[in-house]
Amino acid sequence: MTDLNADIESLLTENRSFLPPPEFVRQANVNDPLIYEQADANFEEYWSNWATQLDWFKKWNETLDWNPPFAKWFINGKLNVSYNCLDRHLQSGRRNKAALIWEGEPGDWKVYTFGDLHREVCRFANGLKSLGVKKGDRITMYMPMIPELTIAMLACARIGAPHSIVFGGFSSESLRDRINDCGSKILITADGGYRRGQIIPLKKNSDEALEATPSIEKSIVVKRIGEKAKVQMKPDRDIWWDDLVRDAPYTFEAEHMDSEDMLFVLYTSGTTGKPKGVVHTTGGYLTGVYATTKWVFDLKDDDVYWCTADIGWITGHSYIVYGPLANGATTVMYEGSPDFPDKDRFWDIIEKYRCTILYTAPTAIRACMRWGEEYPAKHDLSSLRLLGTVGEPINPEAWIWYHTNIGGSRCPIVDTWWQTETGSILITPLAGLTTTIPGSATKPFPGIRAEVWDANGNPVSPGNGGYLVLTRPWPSMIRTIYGDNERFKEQYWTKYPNTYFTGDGAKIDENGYIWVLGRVDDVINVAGHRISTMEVESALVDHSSVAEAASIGRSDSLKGQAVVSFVILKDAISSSKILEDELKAHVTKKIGAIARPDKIFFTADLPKTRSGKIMRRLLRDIAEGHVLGDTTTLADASAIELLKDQYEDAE
Ligand code: 7RM
Repeated sequence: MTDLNADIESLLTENRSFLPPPEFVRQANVNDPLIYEQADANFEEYWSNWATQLDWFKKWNETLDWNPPFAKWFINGKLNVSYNCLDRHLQSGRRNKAALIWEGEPGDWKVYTFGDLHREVCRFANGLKSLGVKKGDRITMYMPMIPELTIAMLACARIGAPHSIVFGGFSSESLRDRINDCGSKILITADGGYRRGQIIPLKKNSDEALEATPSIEKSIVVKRIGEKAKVQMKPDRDIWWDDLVRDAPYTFEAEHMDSEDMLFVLYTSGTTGKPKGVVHTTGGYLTGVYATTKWVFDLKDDDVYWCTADIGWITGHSYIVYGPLANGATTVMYEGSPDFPDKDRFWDIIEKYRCTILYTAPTAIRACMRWGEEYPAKHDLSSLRLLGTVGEPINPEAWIWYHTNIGGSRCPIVDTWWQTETGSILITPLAGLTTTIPGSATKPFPGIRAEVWDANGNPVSPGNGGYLVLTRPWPSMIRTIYGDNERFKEQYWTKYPNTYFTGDGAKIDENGYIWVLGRVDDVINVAGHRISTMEVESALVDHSSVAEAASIGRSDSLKGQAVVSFVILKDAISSSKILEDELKAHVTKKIGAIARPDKIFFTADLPKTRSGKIMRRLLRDIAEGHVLGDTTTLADASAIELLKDQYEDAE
């Protein structure tokens, strides 16, 4: 926590504020300030009012069963997520409304109406059923950002088979471990995907992973690339998507799922080397994403809503697929990167589809800032009416740039804080109500209680830093870590009794606004993606030349944080540029390119406490060029100064 107070100083100087534009307030889905008190006074009734807006086969008889840390919401209620995202909109006149607008990286595109999406989801659900998939079976997806991914998710939800989506940038080993952790029966992948004009070899990685995944029976392969991908199909195991659905019926009755049945598991990095499978269930999760999408993004029937995340992360699950579709909205999905074929791709897509809402990450905004305002200036962005950010703290300069150059100084910005574990947005402005200050996620969403506590569990006074905690259950909260209730308790619920610990540091200001400062645990946030220091370290020590390794997140003006690793080599090995590159490649192979260290520094010693714990905060001070923090607990205080000098000489 020592670093936090330095960060706070700079944030406290921010004094620009932005009132909700009156013309926005007039039309906003929520513009009555009393909503906060009403929701807080009776939060169970408030959430059950939201749940009532969904379609249930059978209504619940009890709103909440809270047996900390285990929560159940909408007890004995029966519903289906796919039905709520599709069927009910067919009945309400949206059959021919665009549900999914998909833009491929090479510029190919496709629009699915709710009717189309319903038909394709039913066909694929029938295909899965023909392979023996039934309620409760787990299905892993390792796919590019193509419509089949959305279709597969909704088909799984329709059958009641929980999905586990693994981001396409992860390595075959990461994929293998995630398949084995939840024992998936089916893998859905593609012959490849496009990224900056290159082909991502998803099928090849899948083949490697499937060499050691005993639970997998079949692998379904989407033909995205064709000839050029040169994939090999394994006859007894691999099936082309098109072959599977060719003769499949157009309808499939949605399974009646219990509110607490698992909808999906999504792996995320924690403080140990092994990623945890965050479990989300049906009724609570859908209620959370439905409510927040409607209010935070002020979603209306004629909006064209675009979230630029990858569906491999929670943001894509909640705010490309489930939240928007549960609302009957038009959602945009883009396969590629923001700078391909040129640095105006985002702005071209907004102009092309006349997007009204854009939800993206600070890291993307900072990249665009660097490329220059001439790129957005080339395009008509006048369709936009609301902007959002997520994934990491946004620096005020990036906020102002976004507001001016993308929002034409007219669009409110919602800086939304949440996590894989929270399922939906928990801290955010409401654009029709909240005065925003660049850099602050402002206030808890109605019905949510978020506080900043000191180490003893007392709320900090305004202006001070502490730990961000959630003191009341909410519908879309994590239910457990897949197969590991103990780890679930230990990770989130032991720091303070009956209170969810987020792992983030934050500050509260005089207005009660929350300023999230970033992780206080061993999690690094690279371009909005979570990586644990331990994961990177295990990958490094897995290399035959490495004796010991420590990794930290160094602040980076583009990515938020970048990985820097300190490595002790085995006795007979000497350091070299070649070895440095080899180690970086090794981490990429073990985890994926997102975990690749920006810098590897070879050292003879690491700063440790007398009990042998590596003091990563001192390594961070070194990598960031700060004065060393408190070194009194070090076993050998002299070595650290030497390490600092050596590091600075090498820079
Ligand atoms: C949605 C998502 C969660 C971590 C979280 C924070 C950081 C996310 C913000 C933010 C400051 C924000 N899920 N974070 N949003 N920090 N302001 N608006 O990102 O599970 O992948 O990451 O991301 O540290 O704990 S996540």
